This record gives sequence, C-alpha cells and structure tokens, in this order.
Amino acid sequence: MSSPIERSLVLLKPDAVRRGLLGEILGRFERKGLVVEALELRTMDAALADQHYADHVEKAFYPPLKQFMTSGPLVALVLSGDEVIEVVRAMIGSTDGRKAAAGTIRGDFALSNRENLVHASDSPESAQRELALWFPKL
Ligand code: FUP
Repeated sequence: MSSPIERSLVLLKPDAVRRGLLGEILGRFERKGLVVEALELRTMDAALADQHYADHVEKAFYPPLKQFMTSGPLVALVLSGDEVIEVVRAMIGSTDGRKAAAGTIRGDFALSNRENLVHASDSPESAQRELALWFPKL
C-alpha cells in the first residue's frame, strides 16, 4: 500500500516579494517536481504571526521577526510531493543566509538570519499545524 502524498506549508516572505524573487523561488520548487496545491498572496497580521511562531514568541528575536513578517504581503503555498517536507528543507538551506550552503535558496539569495526569504514546515507535525492555520479549508 502506498502512503499518502505529503504536504508542506511554505511561505515566500515579505523580502522575497519586495526583492522580486517569487518567480526564482517558485521556479525552483516547480523544476524539482513539487506540485503547487494552493497559493495565496496575503499579509500576516499580528495574531497569525503569534500563532505561526508559537514556539518563538518568548524569544528575544521575536519582536523584530514579527515586525518583518507583518511588514508587507507574502505568498503562502501548499506544496506536495514525495517526502516534500524534507526535500523543501534541504532546498531552502539553514536559517542564517550567511551560513546556508551555496545552491540552496537562502545560501544563494539571503545574507541575514531574519530576512531569509522562505519558511517551510520542518516536520510532519508542524506541517499539520501550519496547514490548518493557513489553509483550514484544504
Ligand atoms: P527555520 O526553521 O530555518 O525557518 O528557523 P527557525 O524555526 O529556527 O526560526 C524561524 C525564523 O525566526 C527564521 F526563519 C528567522 C527567525 N530567526 C531570527 O530572526 N533570529 C534568530 O536568531 C533565529 C531565527
């Protein structure tokens, strides 16, 4: 019996929109063979930021992160494919763009630990939580 196709919640953050990198980033996911199941341009409000980053709200870096994430429109995506969660995490690279490997999205285009272009679910549990938060009808 085959297991169901996995899904990941991916955000192309406000810096990706402002810098005109949506096509570049989305194109990488498409060329990899991942499927866009949903796509929406929207602006995160304070309440959604606090829910999305529930694990981080008490951290010192959270206030400027919240300011950045609510600073303008972002693109919310649902991607699907074989082992999509792990595949997308490998494609985006480590959190700090200055340290992320060349060839990854953050490694190629980001130079910041905060404005790092992309969010992607990091486990099946966070994918389930984040998909329910961003695309409750899906
Ligand atoms: P990641 O899963 O790679 O997006 O990274 P984390 O879940 O650890 O952090 C979530 C977001 O918080 C990062 F994308 C950027 C931001 N962040 C900071 O602004 N400063 C930090 O020191 C760590 C993370």
